[in-house]
Amino acid sequence: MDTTEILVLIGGVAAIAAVLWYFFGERQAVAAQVTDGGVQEVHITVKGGYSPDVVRVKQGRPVRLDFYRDETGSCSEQVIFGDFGIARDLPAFKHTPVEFTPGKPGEFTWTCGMNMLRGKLVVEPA
Ligand SMILES: [Cu+2]
Repeated sequence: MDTTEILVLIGGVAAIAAVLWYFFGERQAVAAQVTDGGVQEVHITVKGGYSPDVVRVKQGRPVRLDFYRDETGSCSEQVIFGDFGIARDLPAFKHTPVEFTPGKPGEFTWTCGMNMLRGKLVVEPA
């Protein structure tokens, strides 16, 4: 093998690893910061996905997820928390707070309006 072939091989292996990580990798969970008012707050950037896309909060205390949509692509124009009966439009380049109080522990998925982009809310028992 010459250098080019080796580089192509390395590139291919890296690409496969990236795909596997994307679909199966363990995501870094971000814990909410508690404000003076006792609200569990997390800022989430929306750009081709949610960042962070795993958020950890405590049960029974108010949560504010502050979505900042940093794009105009129509995929992310809505965010849906099905388990909480919440659907919100996210205007481009604006902050949109989504507020609720999780009543029970568990893992709850949120998605875009098309069910393509996903994030996960991990509610820990009080
Ligand atoms: Cu979408």
